[in-house]
Amino acid sequence: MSNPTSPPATTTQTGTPVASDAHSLTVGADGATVLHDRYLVEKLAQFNRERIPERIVHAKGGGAFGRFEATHDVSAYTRAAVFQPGAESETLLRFSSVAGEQGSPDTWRDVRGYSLKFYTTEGNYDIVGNNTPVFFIRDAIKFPDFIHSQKRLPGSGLRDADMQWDFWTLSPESSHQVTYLMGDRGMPKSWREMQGYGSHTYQWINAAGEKSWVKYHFRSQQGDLHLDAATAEAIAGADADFYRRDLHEAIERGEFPKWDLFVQVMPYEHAKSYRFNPFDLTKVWPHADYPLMPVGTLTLDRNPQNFFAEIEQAAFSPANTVPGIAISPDKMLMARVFSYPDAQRYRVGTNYAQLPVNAPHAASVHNSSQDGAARHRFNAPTAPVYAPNSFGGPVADPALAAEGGWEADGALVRSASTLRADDSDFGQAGTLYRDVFSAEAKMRFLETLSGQANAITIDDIRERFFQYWTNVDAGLGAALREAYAAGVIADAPEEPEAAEDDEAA
Ligand code: HDE
Repeated sequence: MSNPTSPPATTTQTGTPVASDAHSLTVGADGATVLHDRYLVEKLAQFNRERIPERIVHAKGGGAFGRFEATHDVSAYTRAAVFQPGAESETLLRFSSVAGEQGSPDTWRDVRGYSLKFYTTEGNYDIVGNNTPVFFIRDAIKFPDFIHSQKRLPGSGLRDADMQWDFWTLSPESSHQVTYLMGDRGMPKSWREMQGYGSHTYQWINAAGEKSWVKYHFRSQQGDLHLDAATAEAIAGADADFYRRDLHEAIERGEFPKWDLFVQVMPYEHAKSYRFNPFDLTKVWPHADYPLMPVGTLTLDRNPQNFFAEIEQAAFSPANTVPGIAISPDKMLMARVFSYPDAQRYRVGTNYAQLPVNAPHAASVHNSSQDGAARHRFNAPTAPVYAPNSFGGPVADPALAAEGGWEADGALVRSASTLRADDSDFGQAGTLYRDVFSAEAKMRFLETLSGQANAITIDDIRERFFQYWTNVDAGLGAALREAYAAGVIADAPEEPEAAEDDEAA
């Protein structure tokens, strides 16, 4: 912190010098405080309004600014300026936990958020993902219920294993993500040492208008490391802000964390006949079918100057796409396009996109939006705000927008997606456990799940818990059941050691 020798004089919010930093205006030194002490009233009122609603999910987090450099040529697949070879864009990356509140310990077991904003020359592009490539559910209509089951009981205000496992075991599509969560990915060593994923399938459009489907993978140059449960628990008690501090201090030391971005590219036509639904967010695409292609490197090299202004008020959204990039027909993703700007209008305010952290830095804004609370940017006074107009107002250009899309037809229904040959709720979870987790990772996983079995208090839910894991892998289910009956922590069944990777199919 700086210590200037001649500090400026204190003023009110409107710039008038004030008489005291320490004494309210009173009737005599020992008398009543008067209401017309405008600075006292302003100071207390302003203080009462310092907090905005925390994010309903991903409330606890931290982040830093940096840059993304496109190092490889993927122009055959996308025309987006940000991914053209040699392009460099300013970025903001926010990491977070999902279920805990603002003050919750960083090292509680959870999925971690990985929200990236690219300030591109074609507008801001956001990839709002996690440190896992899949998610718990595949239809957004279940999201508030899922989150309620992970948060706190309405009566006691406590988190509760019974309701978590009740929801998961009644939602078998969750098994792949729950396998990640209960494995090492649920306990990263730091935000710097974890992977990031766009998770959903997105669409890329090239200069000729040809479309492909893509999945984003950010691989940490620091490694993909985890904490063991005992260490994480000790840290949770000793330093609730462990990850936030680690990131801040590393950047202050000049140790800039880096991630290499890769994409899996699926030709547009393959999606129609692929062996499982490629838009299902509970599944990964096997690397054998769609290998990772390098795109560029992300470096974080600048801490925020003000945590509230630049991180708390940061608004990320899957709706923020740029020309050459679009969403896909993933039911979760389509709903997220509505949900994030809605959350931000409520949480930050109507004009949240005008805040410096959310406004474009390398592009400009032209449209007929006006007014609303806390508006501070406006069009030239001579420009009427409607379209079309004959006074030189902005005109939409579809060629510049390069919007994506897909063919769709059918009656309005409420239904699960059409099942394909290899669509299953438990298949990829079983592969992740059997073929991707190392022998040691399996041991830690079983230990965590044994602890969960003991935390469940309702027999019916515990029985469903054993059945759920039996569906993932019969040996796993049997080991958990046996260990619970014997009152011990389960041992991993003998398995050959496998290299750890995120590929399961
Ligand atoms: Fe989010 N999510 N989410 N989510 N999410 C929010 O947005 C939501 C989902 C993710 O650093 C909220 O501005 C719905 C998947 C991250 O600021 C909210 C659905 C993935 C962050 C919201 C999902 C995520 C959020 C809370 C089901 C990973 C932190 C306030 C369709 C692929 C963003 C806000 C940040 C935040 C809704 C599912 C990741 C409420 C409805 C899938 C990293 O709008």
